[in-house]
Amino acid sequence: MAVQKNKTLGEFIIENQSEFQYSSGELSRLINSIRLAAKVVNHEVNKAGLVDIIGEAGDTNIQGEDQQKLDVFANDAFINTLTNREIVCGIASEEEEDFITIQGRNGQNDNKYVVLIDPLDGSSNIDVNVSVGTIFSIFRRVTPPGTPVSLEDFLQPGHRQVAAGYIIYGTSTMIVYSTGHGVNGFTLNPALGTYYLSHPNLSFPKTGNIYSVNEGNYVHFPQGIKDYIKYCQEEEEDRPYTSRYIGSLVSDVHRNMIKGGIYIYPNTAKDPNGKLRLLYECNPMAFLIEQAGGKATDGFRRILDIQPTTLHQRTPFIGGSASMVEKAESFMHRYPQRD
Ligand code: P6P
Repeated sequence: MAVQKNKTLGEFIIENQSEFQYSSGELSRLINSIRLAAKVVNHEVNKAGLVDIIGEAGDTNIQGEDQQKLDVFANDAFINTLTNREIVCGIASEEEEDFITIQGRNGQNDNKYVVLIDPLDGSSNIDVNVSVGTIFSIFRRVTPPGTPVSLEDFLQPGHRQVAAGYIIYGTSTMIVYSTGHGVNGFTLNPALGTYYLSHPNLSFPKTGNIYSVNEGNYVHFPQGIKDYIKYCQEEEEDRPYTSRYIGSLVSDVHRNMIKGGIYIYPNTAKDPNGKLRLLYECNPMAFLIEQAGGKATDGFRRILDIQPTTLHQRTPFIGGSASMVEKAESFMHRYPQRD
């Protein structure tokens, strides 16, 4: 097997940790622990297709172990990995009603970071063998180290993230993340269990011809989004655009970041505040999109400027190539902003 010439994720972290303005050692250990948990989840996700061998969630598998739902498994894998390494003082997860407080060995909360995570986004796609992802967001705590972590440490506006990223469990498994100095993608070589730098300095093409939205909800969309979708479909200039919607946020944004495009999940009748979660889906994806030169908005406000009020709050989300997002916003601004 040829030795890979690409840099490994471990080498990249060490080479770039001086860029990180805070305590670089801890962030490196934090990214490393996410890397490890991603390998554990990847192994489980990749064998999910063998359901009749490993059993449905809730069954006991041939080893007599309880078969966990994959999103519960992923949640446990990331929480256990982060807890055991004493790097964070708290974790919020889509799978957990409240945030989890993590105390250090001496019972103190000396660690400086909190992590917010969607452990397995799009997990309903697993049964149909479609890519899914893990999304993570990292903040520096705002309450004093040594005191128990509190809700305000998690309810920070997205522009204060110190790092964010996703793992995509697709035709290959990749980690894509940023610490505020651009976006880099690493692909797992499963034979070696090593991630290699495969997509250095990912950048959103300024424009594109792909729009990603669940048009089944069209009748419930705000008029501005309806107008924008019709704009995408007109026979004009570089249009009609191509419609591509996987139904997995990480997969749709990842493809658009490479090819150019826009992802839209607006408010609908079923989800009047949008479906996507602000803290552990939209904030990290918006951080990455902006770091790659794109834009992310709720139609009126920059996602990263929204002041959160609750852990699991939802928001409308429009993210992707800057000129496409600006065009969509121009349609939204023709109509009064909903309260
Ligand atoms: P719909 C998956 O459940 C998810 O949170 C995102 O990953 C995805 O883009 C969206 O919801 C799909 O939602 O309503 O179009 O099926």
